[in-house]
Amino acid sequence: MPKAIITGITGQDGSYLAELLLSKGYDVWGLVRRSSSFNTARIDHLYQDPHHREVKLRLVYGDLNDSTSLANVLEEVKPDEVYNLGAQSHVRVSFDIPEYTGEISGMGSVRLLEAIRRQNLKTRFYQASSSELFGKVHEVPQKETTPFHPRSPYAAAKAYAYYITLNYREAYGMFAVNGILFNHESPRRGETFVTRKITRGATRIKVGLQDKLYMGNLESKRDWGFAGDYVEGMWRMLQTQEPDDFVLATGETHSVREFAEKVFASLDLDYKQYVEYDAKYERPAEVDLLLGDYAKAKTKLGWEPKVSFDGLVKMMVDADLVLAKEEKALADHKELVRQGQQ
Ligand code: NAP
Ligand code: F7E
Repeated sequence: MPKAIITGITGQDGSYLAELLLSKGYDVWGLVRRSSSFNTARIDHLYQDPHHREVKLRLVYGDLNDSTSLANVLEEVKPDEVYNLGAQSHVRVSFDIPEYTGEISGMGSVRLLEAIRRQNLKTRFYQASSSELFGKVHEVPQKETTPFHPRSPYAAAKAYAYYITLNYREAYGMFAVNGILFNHESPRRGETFVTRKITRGATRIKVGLQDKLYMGNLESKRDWGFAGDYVEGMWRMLQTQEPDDFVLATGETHSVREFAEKVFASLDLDYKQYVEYDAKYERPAEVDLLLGDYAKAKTKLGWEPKVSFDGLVKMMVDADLVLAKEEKALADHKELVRQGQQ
C-alpha cells in the first residue's frame, strides 16, 4: 500500500486529503503539533474507530520549525508521497507575525525537502502554493505563467516555498511540485477566513445568538471553490509521469460583498442591516482581484471543480445553521438551569 505523510493534517485541506487518501487505500501519517487544547476536531472521525477495525491513520508529533522532527518521521515512514499543507496560513495575521510566518510557511518547505534529499528517498513532494503569489495581479485571469507579485508576509513566504520546490526539482531531479491553489472553502474552513466568518456570523444572527457581523474590505474579489474538489487535484499532481506545477481554480470571481449578500439572503436576511465596518480587518496591502485559469490542470490532470459557487454557499450555510441551532439550544438550556438555581 502507498504511504503518505501530510503536514497540516489538522487543518481544512489536511482533513479532506486524509479522507481521500484513506479511501484510496493509503497508509497515512499526519504531522501534528503539540497544543495545550485539542486540535484534531477535523480528523477525529478518521482515527476514532468504534468498531476497532484497522485504522490506517497515524498521528505523529512534529513541527515545520523543527527539522529533527521532520527528518525522524521521514526516516521512520519512508513515504511514497509528502503533502506539505502545514502553514501559518492567515494573510492578515501574517502582517502581525511576519518572521514566524516566514519560518513556517517558507522555511518549513526547505526543511522537508532537505530531509527527503539527505535520506535519498524517492518520495514525491507536494507544496501547497497559493494564488496569493499573484497578489497585485499582472494579468487576468492568472495562470501558471503569470508573474508573481506578493502582497503580504504570507505571500512572500509562499514565494520562497514555491521557488525552493522548483529548485529541488531542477537541481536534484526530485519529484517536487507546486499546486497554485485559489481560495477554497468548506464547512471545515477556519472561522476567521472571510467565507466561514460570514456563514458562521449570519447563521448565529438568524438564531438570535449575535446582532452584528464586523468586517473589513467588502470589495475584494476571490475565485472561491470547494476544498474537497481541490485535494483531489493535489493527489492527481503526484500521479503524473513528469513533475509540473498547476493552477487549481474555478474560473469565476465574486466579491466579498456578493458572498455576504448571498449568504444573508439565503437566510431571508438583508446583509446591510447586520454587516458593520471595522478597520481592524483591513490589511496594510490588499489583493484586490483573483481569478484563476485552470486549463492546464483540466488538460493534463483531467481535473475540474465540481461544486459551484451557489453550491458552496448552500453547503456552508446549511452546515453552519445546524451548528448555530445546536449552540442556541445549549445556550437556552444553560439559561433554564441558571434560572432554576435562583
Ligand atoms: P489551515 O486550515 O490554516 O491549516 C493549516 C495547518 O497547518 C494546520 O493543520 C496547522 O496546525 C498546521 N500548522 C501550522 N503551523 C504549523 C507548524 N509550525 N508546524 C506544523 N504544522 C503547522 O489551512 P488550509 O486552508 O487547510 O490550507 C492548507 C495549505 O494550503 C496551507 O499551506 C495554506 O497556506 C495553503 N493554501 C490554502 C488555500 C485555501 O484557500 N485554503 C489556498 C492556497 C493555499 P494546527 O491545527 O495545530 O494549527
Ligand atoms: O480574505 C477580505 C480580505 O482571509 C479574503 C488563505 O487561505 O486564501 C486565503 O487568503 C478577502 C480579503 O482569505 C474580512 O481583506 C473582508 O480580501 O478569507 P480571507 P485570503 O486572504 O484570500 C489564499 C488563497 C491563501 O493561500 C490563504 O492561506 O476578504 N475581508 N473582511 C476579510 N477577510 C477576513 N479574513 N476577515 C474579515 O473580516
